[in-house]
Amino acid sequence: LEIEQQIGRGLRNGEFEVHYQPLVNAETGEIIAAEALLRWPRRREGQLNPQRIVEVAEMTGQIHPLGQFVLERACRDFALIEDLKVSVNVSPSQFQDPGFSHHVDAVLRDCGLPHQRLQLEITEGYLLTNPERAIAAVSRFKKMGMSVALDDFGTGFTSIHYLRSYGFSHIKIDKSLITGLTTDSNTISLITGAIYLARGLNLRVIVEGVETEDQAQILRAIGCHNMQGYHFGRPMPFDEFVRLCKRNA
Ligand code: G
Ligand code: G
Ligand code: NA
Ligand code: MN
Repeated sequence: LEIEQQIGRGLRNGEFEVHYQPLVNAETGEIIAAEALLRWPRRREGQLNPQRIVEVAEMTGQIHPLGQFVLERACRDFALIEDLKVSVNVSPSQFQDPGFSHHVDAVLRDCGLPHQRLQLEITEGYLLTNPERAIAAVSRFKKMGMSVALDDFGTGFTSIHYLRSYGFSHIKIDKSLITGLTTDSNTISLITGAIYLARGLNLRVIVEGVETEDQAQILRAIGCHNMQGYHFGRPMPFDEFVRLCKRNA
C-alpha cells in the first residue's frame, strides 16, 4: 500500500496518538511543559517513523488533518491538567495556511485551554522561503498570547539577523549539537555561544536531546533555561506523563 493511503487509513481508523515529552526548568528540574509528538503505535513496520509520516503528509496535504488531530488532542489533554504548557510542532504548510491562526484560536476556545499554555514550534525551512509572511504570523500568534519557538536551531541556515527579526519567544537548540557535549570543548563553546546569543536577543533557550546528568550540569552552568531529553523522560502517553508530574511534584 502506498504510504499516502496508509496514512489516510490510519487517520480514518483513529490509529494515531500523541505522546508527550517533558520539558524541565533547568535550575529547579521542575516539569514546566511537554512537547506533543505524533505516534502511530499500532504499526509494526519500521519504515514509517514520525519524521517520515510528517514528510509524506507534508507532500500529500495530509499534514492538515494530521496536524489538526495533534493540536486538538494536545489541547484537550492539557486542558485536563493545570499550569503546564504544551508545545506543538507546526509544519510549514500549516503555518502558511491563512486560516491556521483562526483554527488554533477556535481549538483553544473549544477545549478551554488558555492561549498562554500553547506553544508552537516551527522549523526554519518556511522562514527562509517566505520571511515577511512568517514574521507576520509569528507576531500574530504572540499577540494572541501563545509562545512561538524556533525548532531545530543549529541544523539549518538561520542567521543572527533572522533570529532578531522574527520575534520568536524561544529557540530550541537541536539535539545534534549536544552530541559530545561532555567531552568536546568545541561543542561546549558552540552551545555556550548559542545560549549567549539567544539570551542577548531576549529569547528563552531550550536545549533538546539531553541524555545524561553530566550534560544537564554543563547546560545549567552555561545559562540554558529549559531542557528536554531522555534524561528527563522519553515521549510517553498522556496518563503516564501525568503520573510523572505527580511523582516529581
Ligand atoms: O519524536 P520523534 O523523533 O519521533 O519525531 C520525529 C520528527 O517528527 C521530529 O522532527 C518532530 O518534530 C516531527 N514531529 C513529530 N510530531 C509532529 C507533529 O505533530 N507535527 C509535525 N509537523 N511534526 C512532528
Ligand atoms: O525535530 P524535533 O526536535 O521536533 O524532534 C524531537 C525528536 O527528538 C523526537 O523524535 C524525540 O523523540 C527525539 N528526542 C527527544 N529527546 C531525545 C534525546 O534525549 N535523544 C535523542 N537521540 N532523541 C531525542
Ligand atoms: Na519539535
Ligand atoms: Mn528539535
